[in-house]
Amino acid sequence: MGTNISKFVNKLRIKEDELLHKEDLKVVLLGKTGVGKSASGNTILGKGFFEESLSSRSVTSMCQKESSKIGRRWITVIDTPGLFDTNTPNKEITKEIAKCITLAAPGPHVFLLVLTVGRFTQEEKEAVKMIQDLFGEESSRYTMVLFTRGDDLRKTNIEKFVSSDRRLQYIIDQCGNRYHVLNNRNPEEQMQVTALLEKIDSMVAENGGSFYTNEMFQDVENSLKEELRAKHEAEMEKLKTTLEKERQKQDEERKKSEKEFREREEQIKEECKLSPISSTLRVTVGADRLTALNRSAFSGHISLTTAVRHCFTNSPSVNGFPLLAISLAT
Ligand SMILES: Nc1nc2c(ncn2[C@@H]2O[C@H](COP(=O)(O)OP(=O)(O)OP(=O)(O)O)[C@@H](O)[C@H]2O)c(=O)[nH]1
Ligand SMILES: [Mg+2]
Repeated sequence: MGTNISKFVNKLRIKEDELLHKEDLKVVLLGKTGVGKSASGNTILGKGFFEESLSSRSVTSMCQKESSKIGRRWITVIDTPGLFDTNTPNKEITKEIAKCITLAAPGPHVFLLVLTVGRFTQEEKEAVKMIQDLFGEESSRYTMVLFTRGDDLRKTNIEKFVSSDRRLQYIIDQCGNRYHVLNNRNPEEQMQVTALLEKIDSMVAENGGSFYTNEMFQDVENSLKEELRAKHEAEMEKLKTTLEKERQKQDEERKKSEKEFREREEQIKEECKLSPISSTLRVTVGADRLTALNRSAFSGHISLTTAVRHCFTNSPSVNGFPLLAISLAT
């Protein structure tokens, strides 16, 4: 009976401990697919919570939150899907990654930007940029680079590896020069996790114990929306200017051809005046002239009303030239 009560009290204490310290430290893992985010989450929490795989396809497709008591406090890790999965567009993946903010409410203390000890390619660079864009400039205060595959370092060390690549150094600089390396092949080596947590703690202390908040995320979302709106407006303005220019060009072309028709009309009137025939004038014109005259007579653009009453097409031809009969007003 006594042992049952003490077991129950013990359980209650554990529950109380869990509830009191659940908020101790919240970590979000971010990065390209296959870099070892899930494996790192398992190493940090000391348990195989997250599915990890060698497969080229993305394994983690949704955010997952797990907690473990390490030493005297609770650590919560939020694993996220990896960018550049060949089967899912990055836009969809970033949408899912963004959910980590809600899962980490009131907010994560640290974003671990996961990279491997290996070649730093253009894709890696773009993945980092996408994450930075998603969480905004403010997030750099809460970000640390976490290298995996520490076992690949062999005779070199992480400092030498980092200093060998200027692009890597640049990214680490953007994260307040914070980085750490894990060997997930050796998760039993607790010292590597202790050292990581110490680095995170000093960053949290530098930030006055604060975390990345939902408001900061909303600010990034709003400024992105504003940027998109401004871009859309600029595009519409450009389109309007192009259409206006096109309209002006057509207007000028129309005026020019009207002028040409009017001049032609005047010329014909002059020709008619010079002719000795009083009521009917027979002229032989080329096919181009005929077309022009017919068009002018029927289109209504040019008025021949006082001088020319009718313009007949299909006139007989003389020596291969079509005959145009014009009846003059009397
Ligand atoms: N040798 C070695 N392999 C590692 C290390 N970390 C991760 N891996 C291996 O890398 C592969 C991918 O690891 P995951 O943790 O599944 O990678 P992920 O970033 O979660 O991948 P997604 O969920 O697809 O985004 C697995 O086979 C891991 O065992 C490490 O430190 N050393
Ligand atoms: Mg994963």
